[in-house]
Amino acid sequence: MGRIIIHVDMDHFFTAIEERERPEIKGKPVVVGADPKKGRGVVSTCNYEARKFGIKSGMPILRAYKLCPDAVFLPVNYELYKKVSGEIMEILQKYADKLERWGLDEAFLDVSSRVGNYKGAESLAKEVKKEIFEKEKLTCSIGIGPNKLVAKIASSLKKPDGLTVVKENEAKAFLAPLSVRRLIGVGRKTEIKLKEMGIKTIGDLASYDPSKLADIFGVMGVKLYLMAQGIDESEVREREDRKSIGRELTFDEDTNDLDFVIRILDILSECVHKDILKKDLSFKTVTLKIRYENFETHVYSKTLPFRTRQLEHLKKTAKELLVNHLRDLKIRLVGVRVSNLVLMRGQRKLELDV
Ligand code: TTP
Ligand code: MG
Repeated sequence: MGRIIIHVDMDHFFTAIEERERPEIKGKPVVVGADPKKGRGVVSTCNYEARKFGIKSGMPILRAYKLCPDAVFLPVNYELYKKVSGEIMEILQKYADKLERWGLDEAFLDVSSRVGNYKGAESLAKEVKKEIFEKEKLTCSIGIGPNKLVAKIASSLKKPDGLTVVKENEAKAFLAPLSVRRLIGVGRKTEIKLKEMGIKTIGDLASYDPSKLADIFGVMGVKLYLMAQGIDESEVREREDRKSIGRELTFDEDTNDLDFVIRILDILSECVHKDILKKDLSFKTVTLKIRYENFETHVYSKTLPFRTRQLEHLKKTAKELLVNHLRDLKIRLVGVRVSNLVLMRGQRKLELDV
């Protein structure tokens, strides 16, 4: 049997939390975002009552105010939402073989090894909803499918408090009537281009000549064609909680011996690399820290175009950053740090070899 993936998306997340914290505003249109009195900034989100007035995420706050001056306008309490998000992710973690957080209020769960079939996945999803509601007094919408693409679209179809199951053999027909805009990577420009080619729905895309799509959109064209067939092999990727791993060293004496500094940097890179392997991580970003004799401190970063865990990539990038930015002062401290980390467990071997 193939995989079974669940996508969870909390309903009107920021405003739902605000309603929970202030029962007196429940039932009224609620908007979280910038202060309309200040006149600038945008809507972060709004509840479903406010959406009836045409208010949407990302809209200028003044426009929202004009659409519904009587709505309750609240500032963004990011710390609170982050805390609640952490609690929800902890609940979800228990139900998943692998959990991929997606922003504050969404997550993918790979449940393939825990449930035998879609019926089992549906019961699991109901348990998830029940536990989140009991513990957090919040609702979510859930999509279940053979991959992330289908699960994510499924979760968005019945909101709020929805549950949509799409089995592998139903995926193509499920996607067919929906707008191409729902596919990841199809923004307004691609949508217009596809429309000019007579492609409006995912079904139109699925029956289009794939070689023509490849000619026009390149690699993306092939991807679009596959997605339209309901095919998406991307894995549920667990992200490391730790944001970065690094080491630094202050010299006994300030130095301008570049060879010596590079040797130390290599040793620091080796220590960081050992940590990466121990924790089974890969990285994309390397940051060099350098402090001069006058205590002036600089950090320089480079993000690689690929994910890696190879020592050579780390050493080379750190060295490059040092040489490119070095100033004519003695050095007091150097440090190297990697970030953009991803847990490699369960990821395909291929990726380890880049
Ligand atoms: P979404 O899941 O897109 O929206 P939502 O949870 O508010 O509503 P829905 O029921 O349709 O899922 O985004 C999650 C949170 O991210 C949202 O509550 C606020 C924040 N957000 C912004 O701050 N700006 C934005 O433009 C969007 C789209 C979301
Ligand atoms: Mg949401």
